[in-house]
Amino acid sequence: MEVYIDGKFYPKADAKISVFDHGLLYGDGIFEGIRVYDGCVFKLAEHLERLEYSAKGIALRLPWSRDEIAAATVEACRRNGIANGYIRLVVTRGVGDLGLSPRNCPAPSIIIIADAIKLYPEEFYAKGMRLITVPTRRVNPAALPPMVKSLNYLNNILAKIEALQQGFQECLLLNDQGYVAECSGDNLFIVHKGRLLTPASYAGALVGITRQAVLEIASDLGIQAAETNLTRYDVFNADEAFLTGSAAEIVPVIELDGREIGTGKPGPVTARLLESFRRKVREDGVKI
Ligand code: PXG
Repeated sequence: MEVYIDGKFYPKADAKISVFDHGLLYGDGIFEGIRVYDGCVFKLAEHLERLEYSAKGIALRLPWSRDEIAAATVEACRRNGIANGYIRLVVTRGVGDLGLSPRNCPAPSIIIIADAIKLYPEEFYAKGMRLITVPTRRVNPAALPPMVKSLNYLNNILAKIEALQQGFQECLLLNDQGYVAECSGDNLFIVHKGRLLTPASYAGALVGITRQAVLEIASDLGIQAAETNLTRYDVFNADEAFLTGSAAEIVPVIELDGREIGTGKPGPVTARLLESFRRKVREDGVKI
């Protein structure tokens, strides 16, 4: 494997950054997780736009054009023979002194890893997943905008630990007002009386690329969709629920906090969306 760092490719064993990089010292940086399907990078422009928005959110000036980053991303896939896989694109604040100030970091670094992806077991898609709500709340947008895909993932990791301690693979995080935010690494949707509902980003949700793709598919299929505040009660009483993410794609959710959702089996709207999504990922994308 060869990893791209700041304009060059390095063998995996030599792909290293400084211990003085503020990405490591303070979690000061941003990233993207991007899927590759059948030799095409899925929604590359959307991921790079989100990266630019994240950069603006943390006052980091990207010294590379979107085209340069896109070319390096595609090249990373080509060099590593990745036709189906996963790209981790990381931008760090760069090397600086000890001390919080980014002013001591003259240049950000960019890292692009193209690798195989560990897929969730097919059973999750066929039978659905059970979720619990965890005590850790999603970080308040006034503290760290959840729209920023930052290298500071401790909020999500604490939630994940709490889920795993209870024997669950994924969990639901509420925001500090008690409304549904998202899962530890995925967005949440419910279906209620034929309508698709999902929390807005200001409720604590990342503006997920898969979430956007699902909203587009819903519009194509004539399924009504809205961003709205949701409570646990709304999820308990949904007809269907599912989570979305680049790694997860669309995973049916059949239970929350011991309450069966709908029939307790993956529902028909979720199945339609998943089928369309799997078709779309093979049609859209930037060719490697
Ligand atoms: N919320 C959070 C907090 C995320 O980290 C999503 C929602 C879904 O967004 P996308 O753009 O992927 O639809 C994410 C993304 C991994 C992995 O390796 C995690 C994500 C994406 C890809 C891989 O765990 N999370």
